[in-house]
Amino acid sequence: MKIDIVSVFPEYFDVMKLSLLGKAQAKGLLEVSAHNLRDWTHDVHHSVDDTPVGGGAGMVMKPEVWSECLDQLLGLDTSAGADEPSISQGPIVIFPNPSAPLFTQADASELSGAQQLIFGCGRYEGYDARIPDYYRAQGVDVREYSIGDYVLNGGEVAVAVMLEAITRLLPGFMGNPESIVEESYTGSEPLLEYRQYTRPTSWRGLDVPAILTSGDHGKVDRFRRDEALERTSQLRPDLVERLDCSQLDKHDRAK
Ligand code: 6GU
Repeated sequence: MKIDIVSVFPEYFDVMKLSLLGKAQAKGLLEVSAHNLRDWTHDVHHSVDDTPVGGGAGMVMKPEVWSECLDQLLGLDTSAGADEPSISQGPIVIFPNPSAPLFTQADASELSGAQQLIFGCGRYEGYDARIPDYYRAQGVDVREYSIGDYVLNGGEVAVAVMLEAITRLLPGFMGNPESIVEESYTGSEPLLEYRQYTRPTSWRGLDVPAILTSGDHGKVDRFRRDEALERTSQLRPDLVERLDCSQLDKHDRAK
């Protein structure tokens, strides 16, 4: 998977060389390039923003700078002599935006199948709304996502979050692929995960639930499933509402 990130703070993404993401790059599973949006400016001040049309506080990122950048990264070179602009590899462009639909595990899972992702980090009060409109009209798959109901200063942190959620699903990324099968939000049932314990089974007066040391795998599975349902309905009733009831077994439905 090829990943391009455009930001006025590309150094923010230096951390992508660390940890599992760094290892995945060393293994050749993915290639991350962070670009400075100001490289596509032509004025002495390298300005990327302007005041909002219609008035209001803050600054809005200019469409021309983004289009020069995205045309190049998408291979949509419109300059003289460029023939057959091609987007055949199907890169997906993603703009973090606090006023967009929530980014979910299902989105991470879908995007982990893409060959190329281009993330455009907005700063300040956002970016000119015509930028995603224009590229959609060109046939580009453009997504806008929020990562939660709170406000960040810019898209960089949101991109780091989405990138980690997506890339850990790449085949060969995780040492133990099973660890991504059982965890919260995976599959058709987005339940919170059951609580986990390790040894010692008795610690500072607190005991691990006895069923987990019984050796009865059927009972252990049932216990964990009940706990997942119980915790989800208590802590995230919004997730229970989205549950597909046909996925619940007889025992679940009795609860
Ligand atoms: Cl994607 N961007 C910004 N600036 N703030 C956010 C966000 C994104 N998601 C939640 N808050």
